[in-house]
Amino acid sequence: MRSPLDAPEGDWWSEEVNRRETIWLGITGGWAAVLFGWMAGWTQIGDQNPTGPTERISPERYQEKVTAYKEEAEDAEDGLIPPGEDVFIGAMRYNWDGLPAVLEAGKTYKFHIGSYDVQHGFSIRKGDTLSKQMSLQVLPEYEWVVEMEFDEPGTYHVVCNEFCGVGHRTMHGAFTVRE
Ligand SMILES: [Cu+2]
Repeated sequence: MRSPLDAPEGDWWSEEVNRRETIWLGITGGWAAVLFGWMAGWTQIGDQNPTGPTERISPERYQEKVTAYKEEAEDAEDGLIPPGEDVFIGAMRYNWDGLPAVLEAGKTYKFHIGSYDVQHGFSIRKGDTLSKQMSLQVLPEYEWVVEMEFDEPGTYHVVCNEFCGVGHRTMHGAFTVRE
């Protein structure tokens, strides 16, 4: 048997590319261009990407804002009731400052998210649902304002989805959505 390491016989390197191969190369090249354009277009068209303003802020200053919000919020039995449409959440090892909160179903809130220390993942899932969740990145030095509305009443869990240290798995918060 011939070894696959031996060169094939004849003048194989100057053979012309088969026409079918040329067609397939063209199709894959074209498709790659379509996917690339789609990727860029996806960020511009439609509502599938979380949007909202992001501002640079020092972790200390952001913590002050969260503290001021907590003082203004009404302290109910199962959490803080935001004074208006703004909800402030500060991520820290290994807790969510500002949670638990009590929100109204069907009302649009402006979630302010930021971190006091390292990068965290802000992941919301309702009750025991594991298949339906949203995840946002929380970065120190930034305050991100994302509009959110919850139509279904119930308990929503907030878990950190970005490894942030030894206590990462305990970084859990929740909010309640009421009718
Ligand atoms: Cu974490």
